[in-house]
Amino acid sequence: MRRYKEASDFYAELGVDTEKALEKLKDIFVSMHCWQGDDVIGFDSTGTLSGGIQTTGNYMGRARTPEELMADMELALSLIPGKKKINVHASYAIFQGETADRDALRPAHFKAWVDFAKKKGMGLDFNPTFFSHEMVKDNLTLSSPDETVRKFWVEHGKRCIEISQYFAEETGVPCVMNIWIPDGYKDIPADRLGPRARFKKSLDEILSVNYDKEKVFVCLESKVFGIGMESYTVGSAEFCLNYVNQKGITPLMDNGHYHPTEVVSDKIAAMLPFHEKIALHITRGVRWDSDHVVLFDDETREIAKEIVFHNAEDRVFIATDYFDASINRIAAWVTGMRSVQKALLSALLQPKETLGALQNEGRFTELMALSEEMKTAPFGDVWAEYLRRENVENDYIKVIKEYEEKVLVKRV
Ligand code: RNT
Ligand code: ZN
Repeated sequence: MRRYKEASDFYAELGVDTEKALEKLKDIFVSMHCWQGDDVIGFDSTGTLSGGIQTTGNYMGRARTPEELMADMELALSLIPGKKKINVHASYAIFQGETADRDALRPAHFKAWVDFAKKKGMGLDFNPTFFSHEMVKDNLTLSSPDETVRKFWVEHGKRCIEISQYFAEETGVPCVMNIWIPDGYKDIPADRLGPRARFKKSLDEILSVNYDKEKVFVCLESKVFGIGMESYTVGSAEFCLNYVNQKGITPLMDNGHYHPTEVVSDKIAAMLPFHEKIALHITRGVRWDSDHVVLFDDETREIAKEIVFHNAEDRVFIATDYFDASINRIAAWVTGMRSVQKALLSALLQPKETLGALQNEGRFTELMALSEEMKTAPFGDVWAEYLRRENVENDYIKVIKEYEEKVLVKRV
C-alpha cells in the first residue's frame, strides 16, 4: 500500500493516473489457450502432433483427460487477475460414449466446456483443428487437390462455426473463431497458385453457412513457414490479408508468424484503420516460431502499447498461443498470461499525451529520453497493488509447487 502510494505520486507527476490505469486494466479480456496444458495433444486423436508445430520437453504432469486439463486450468485461472476467456481447439471435443470425427462434431461434444466456462463466468473462443489427423494428406487440408480430403475439412470448418455460435449463445459472450491451416510444402512447388485457389474456394464454402456475425467473429491466421513446410505456406500473410479484406472477416496476427525483423507491434496500427476488429496470438519465438512462454519483454510491451495508445482495447481480441512442455505447464500459463497483462498495465502507465506531443513537435531527443525513463518507473508497485485488489496470490510458484507435489506427481 505505502509503495503503491509512492508509485502513484511518481506517475501523477508525469500526468498519469494510476487509479484510471488499474480500472481500465481489469476490463481488458485476455483469452487463455487450453493447449498449453497437454502439449497440444487434445482428446480426439492418437497423440502425435502434426501440422509443422512442435512441443519439446517432457516435464511431469501433462494433463491427459478433460478432468485433469480443466483442474489445471482452474488453478491457472485463479492465479491470473482480470477478465479472461478460455480458448478451445476442436481437438478438445469431449465425448460421452460415442465419438465423432472432425467433420461430424456437434455442440453437444463441447457441452463440458460450456459448463466449465459458465462455472468460471467466462466466455469461450474456438479453433477448428486442421492438424493431428489422418485426413491431413501430404500436409494439405483445405487446399488439398484431393476432393475427399478438401471436402472433409470444409465440413469441419462449417461444424466449427455452429459450435462457435453455440458457445456465444450459451455464455453470452461473442466467440472468436480462428482458422489456421498448416498447409504447405517442404520443397519448391511447381504450382503456387493452385493450392491458394483451392484454399480460397474452401474458405468461401465454410463461410457460406449462416451465422450471427455479432456473436461469432471468424478470423484467419497467416503464417510464414512450418517445420517440414519450409518452402511454401498456402495461408501466407498476403493471401490471408487479401482474403479477410474481401470477405469482411477478422485478420489474426500471431507474432511468431513473420520474418525475424518484422514486428506485429508495427502492424497493428497498419490494420486498425481498415478493420473494426483485429485479433492477436501472442507468443514468443526464439530463433524460429518456437512458441516459448510469453514474457514481459520489449515486443510484448510494444504490442500492448499499440493497443492502449490507440484506445483499441475493445477492437483487439487478445489471446495467448504458446506451448512449452519443458516446465510446469500451469506456471507456463500463469507467467505468459500475466506477462500480457503486465505489458498492458505498463502501457496504461505511460504518459502517452506527452510522448505523442514530443513526437509531433519533432523533439526526438526528449522522446527517447522519457521513453527510457519510463522503463525504470516504479511499475512493479502498481502491478503488486493490482494483484492485491484482484485477490490473486503474488507468489504463484508456491501455490503451483504445492499442486505439483499433491496432484501432478501422481500422473505417471
Ligand atoms: C500455429 C498457429 C496456431 C496454433 C494453434 C494450436 O503456428 O500459431 O495458432 O498454434 O492453433
Ligand atoms: Zn497462433
